[in-house]
Amino acid sequence: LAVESQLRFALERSEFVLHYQPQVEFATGHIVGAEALIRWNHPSLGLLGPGRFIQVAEERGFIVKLGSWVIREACRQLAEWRAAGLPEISLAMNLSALQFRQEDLALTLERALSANGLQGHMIDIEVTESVVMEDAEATIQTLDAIKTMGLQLSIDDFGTGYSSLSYLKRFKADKLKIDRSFVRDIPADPDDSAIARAIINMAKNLNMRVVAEGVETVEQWRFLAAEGCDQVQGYLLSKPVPAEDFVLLLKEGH
Ligand code: G
Ligand code: G
Ligand code: NA
Ligand code: MN
Repeated sequence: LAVESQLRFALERSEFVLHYQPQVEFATGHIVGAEALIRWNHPSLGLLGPGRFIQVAEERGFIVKLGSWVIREACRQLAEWRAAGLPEISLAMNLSALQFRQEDLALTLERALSANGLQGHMIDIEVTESVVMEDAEATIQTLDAIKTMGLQLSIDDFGTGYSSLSYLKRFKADKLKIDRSFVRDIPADPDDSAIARAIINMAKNLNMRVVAEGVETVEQWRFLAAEGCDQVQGYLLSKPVPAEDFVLLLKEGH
């Protein structure tokens, strides 16, 4: 059976899992957040990354259902960690542009928050530039509703889309995430170093927090810290890991 046709059954059989990657504050070295990243525990193919099925789910009209599961599961997990008295963090989740065209995305989020006793500021919604660029009425309304509920909004993969910067003025995001393609070759590459520095300065001037993705080396860490980047995410700290391993990272304190 092709992977496409197994998607629906996979949800019923609880084959999807979320892995979590820590987000660390440069200033303190503490874990302040986690990004939830979906995986499919496939019965015969093993653990599949989102590259194998997210686009398929979007094409098959399945992404809203799958995305709603991600929202509920991420909120359930965050509430469990809070109830266990673990250090308080915010949880970031990735939403597809298609989920924003759905009129009840805000309602899905609101229900997941209240069902788990969470407040809006504890959740961080990651979207790509294409989402905030969209002019569709449903998308604009949903983005407004999300902000009204107090959720945080992050622009993911910043700098990789074909977007104009005007949306930054039109729509106030809380965070910019520097795409890892700009992080990979710093500090050796002067162009990438200049781009990373420019993104950090722009974000600060617009009162946004800035997160560097894909940080793998101590040299990258030092450069970004010196330039005033707020948070870091990357293999240097940890890969995305299952919930039970993430708990160990949280307890280590960081
Ligand atoms: O670690 P990784 O291979 O998990 O993630 C690859 C890509 O998949 C990332 O660009 C990320 O935005 C996307 N992704 C991960 N989890 C989700 C999810 O729950 N929903 C959506 N729509 N995309 C996701
Ligand atoms: O949503 P986004 O496209 O930003 O998803 C993050 C992706 O980057 C995931 O696939 C995650 O596994 C991956 N990732 C996270 N940290 C690192 C890193 O340090 N190096 C590399 N190469 N990939 C990373
Ligand atoms: Na992301
Ligand atoms: Mn990204």
